[in-house]
Amino acid sequence: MIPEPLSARAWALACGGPYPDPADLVGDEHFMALALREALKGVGHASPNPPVGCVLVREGEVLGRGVHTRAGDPHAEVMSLRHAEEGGLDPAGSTAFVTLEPCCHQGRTPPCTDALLRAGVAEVVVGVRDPNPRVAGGGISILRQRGVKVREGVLGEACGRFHAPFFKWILSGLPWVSLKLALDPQDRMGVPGFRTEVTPPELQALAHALRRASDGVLVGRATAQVDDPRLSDRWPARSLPHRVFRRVVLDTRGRLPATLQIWRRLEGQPCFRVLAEEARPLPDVEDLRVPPGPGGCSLRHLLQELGARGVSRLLVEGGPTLHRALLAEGLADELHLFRGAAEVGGAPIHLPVTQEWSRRARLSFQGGTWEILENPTLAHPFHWPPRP
Ligand code: AOF
Ligand code: ZN
Repeated sequence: MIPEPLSARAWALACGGPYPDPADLVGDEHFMALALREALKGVGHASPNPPVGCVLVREGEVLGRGVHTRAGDPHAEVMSLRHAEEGGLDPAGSTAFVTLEPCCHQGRTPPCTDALLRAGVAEVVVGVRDPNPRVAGGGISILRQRGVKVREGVLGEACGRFHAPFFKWILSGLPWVSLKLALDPQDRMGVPGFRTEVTPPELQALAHALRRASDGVLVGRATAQVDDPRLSDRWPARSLPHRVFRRVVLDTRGRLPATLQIWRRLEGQPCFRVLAEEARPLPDVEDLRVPPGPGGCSLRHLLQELGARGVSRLLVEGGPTLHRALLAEGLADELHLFRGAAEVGGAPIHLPVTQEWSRRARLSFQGGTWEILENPTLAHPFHWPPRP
């Protein structure tokens, strides 16, 4: 078992963090940090919708909390209003702290602006605007027109970072792509063709947060064959029954043996085989046909295909060839480097990562470090406030 403070820290890192601790903040920022805490509970469940968090506050007292956990279910604002009402508290005159601008459109659910107005909420504090063309500032304008005071940009950078995967997906149709690499102190991943345990077990357990935070995981052919992983989501916290975690294997010519563990059926964790040519079907495996491309198939098409299926966060778990290809095509958004102390051999990997990739976090844990680097060119338009 992973002790609670460590698992909470790992979870935040897997979800775009670290995020500010409400205990370190006062006033608006304190309550927005609480809204972000709520929001963190929805990651891995709400896709392709954003896992928004909301807190209703009156005179310093929290009346209700809510998080959006499933596309088609009520949004965070409605959940927090319901929570207050269930507790016998009237939300009239309260302030809503929301990580994302309230929606003003009829989607799978009615507009949150209506719900907030109906409940008599007096003020709305927004972390970051919703770039969905059906919202895009409209939620803020409607609230203001109807006499609700609106403030924006409170913990805006943190909220922007938190919602960046949704921003990318709604604007481009592509999932947010996180690469995970296990390295030794010399940046080596082991001898090609041999299974190597690079990451110590303690750190490996924390890395599982990345799978839970994602809608799917992708590996290349060599990784599937040599490591023979199950690629399952094994993060210890309970997930909701509707969660779908897709296990995706690049096997463009359909040559991988049918005996691999990855092809085995797992409840709620369907397996996809990415093919660029005709191949004999495998039981319990869905084939995804994508056009051929360098190294096997067009990775951009593959990502589009996954995005169209509602994958807004994709984790890529190696090998070096796949990582390099995604980086070279500018398709990767962040890198999670797990470094253990043991020397594993092989050649150092040289990733095409430029100087501008900035370090978001570097944490030392028992047995190794977890370092997170961000792609500045991709992340930039999705940040709030926008970077110059
Ligand atoms: C909010 N609060 O908690 C979320 C929002 O089809 P629907 O009705 O679920 O609408 C989905 C869109 O609503 C989504 O694309 C995004 O723009 C916004 N998400 N908005 O006010 C929430 N999850
Ligand atoms: Zn809404």
